[in-house]
Amino acid sequence: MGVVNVTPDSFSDGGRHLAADDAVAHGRLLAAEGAQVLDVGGESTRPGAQPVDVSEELERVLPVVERLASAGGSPEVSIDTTKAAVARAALAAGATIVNDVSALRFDRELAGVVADSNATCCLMHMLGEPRTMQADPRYEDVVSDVKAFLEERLGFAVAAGVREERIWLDPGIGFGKTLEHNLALLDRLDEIVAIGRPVVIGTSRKSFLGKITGRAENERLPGTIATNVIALERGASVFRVHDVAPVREALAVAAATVAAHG
Ligand code: HH2
Repeated sequence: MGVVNVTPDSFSDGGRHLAADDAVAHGRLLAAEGAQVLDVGGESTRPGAQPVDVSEELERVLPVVERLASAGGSPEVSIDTTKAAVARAALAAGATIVNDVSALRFDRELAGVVADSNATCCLMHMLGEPRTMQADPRYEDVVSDVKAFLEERLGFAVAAGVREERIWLDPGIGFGKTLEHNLALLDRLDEIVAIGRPVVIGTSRKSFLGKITGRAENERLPGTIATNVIALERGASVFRVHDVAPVREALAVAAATVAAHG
């Protein structure tokens, strides 16, 4: 899964068009590198990020989803949103996956939108909300707590009419977690995989990698590769990354090695 962010610095028309053109070009590049999913997002979920309103988010992502989905379903387009209105419009424009970092908690209409569309839905764990999630996160046992949360959200989604075979789960690396929490979730990812749904993992360029290596955000590819290889070995199925080509190559070697051991 390749990351396609659409977050224009300028709010003028020119800025918006340029941002959309850039995002589409970037999505096509990631597709050429072998991405099977393009995850289009118009609202940053970084720690401390401020929310974006629906009309602004729609204007950012919709033209990009339309153009990337016009490739005919390969790669699939995923919409990274917590909002029902954005998901509904993106699905109508050709997206087939809804990636909701709130796991259907922030917008009570989103579960119905997903159920009606037959889309795939990624449910991610986050402690609280982006504005406050990194303020002293605490767990009894992070892996058991995240697992219980994901099981509860899976039950909620199924009760709302989403088909279980359409649901992916994600422990939400960096979303209300310390370095130790992130490392425990990666090392014990098999416990999340044991729930029985495909597991998505998003470590790409995240700050916990910088805490270990001292590297800036654009220098975290080695750490990104290391953590994705570990996630693959522990049973993850979907790898959300900015650098598709090098991670794919590393995962191909890792997968061949794991398979060779039976
Ligand atoms: N991480 C980010 C956004 N969306 N979705 C899933 N399922 N899993 C993740 O780990 C995940 C996600 C991080 O977003 P942000 O920090 O805004 O930056 P970027 O989108 O460039 O990764």
